[in-house]
Amino acid sequence: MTMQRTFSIIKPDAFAKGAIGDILRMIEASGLKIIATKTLRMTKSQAEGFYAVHKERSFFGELVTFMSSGPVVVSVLEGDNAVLRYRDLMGPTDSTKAAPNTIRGTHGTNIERNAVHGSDSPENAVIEINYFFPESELRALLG
Ligand code: 3AN
Repeated sequence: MTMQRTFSIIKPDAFAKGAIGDILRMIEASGLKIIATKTLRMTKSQAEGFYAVHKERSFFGELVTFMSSGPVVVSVLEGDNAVLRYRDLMGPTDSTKAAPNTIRGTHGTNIERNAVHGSDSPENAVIEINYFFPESELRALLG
């Protein structure tokens, strides 16, 4: 058993189309536990900071605009091997290539409007969780 936490964002496209409930249901049905969740709207600078690793990429400006265009649901997921399991459940970055039983295959539209984000490593999961859930907030919530 490798008990892990990972970080999830239900993106503005999925929020706008009314897919939050179904995505959270898919996460729970997969056996991953949602241990914290909240709704927020990212400022541009919050989105820029979150995606700083992509700042040299051609799509960075569009990505920041999209991610700050409406409300999102950020969550901390926990389970055995959670990082990889959630990546599998999401499907590939390009929603048009995602299998129908994945979140992106069900709710994504294309490579940008792809419904969800999930951490790509346990190290990044810690950084991303801390970015949206300060340690004091998680401690107050989880004890
Ligand atoms: P993933 O979210 O699958 O880890 P990353 O980290 O490569 O994918 O990309 C981060 C986000 O940037 C993606 N979720 C997607 O919204 C956006 N993105 C990635 N590649 C492209 C692209 N070629 N054109 C537009 N947006 C992209």
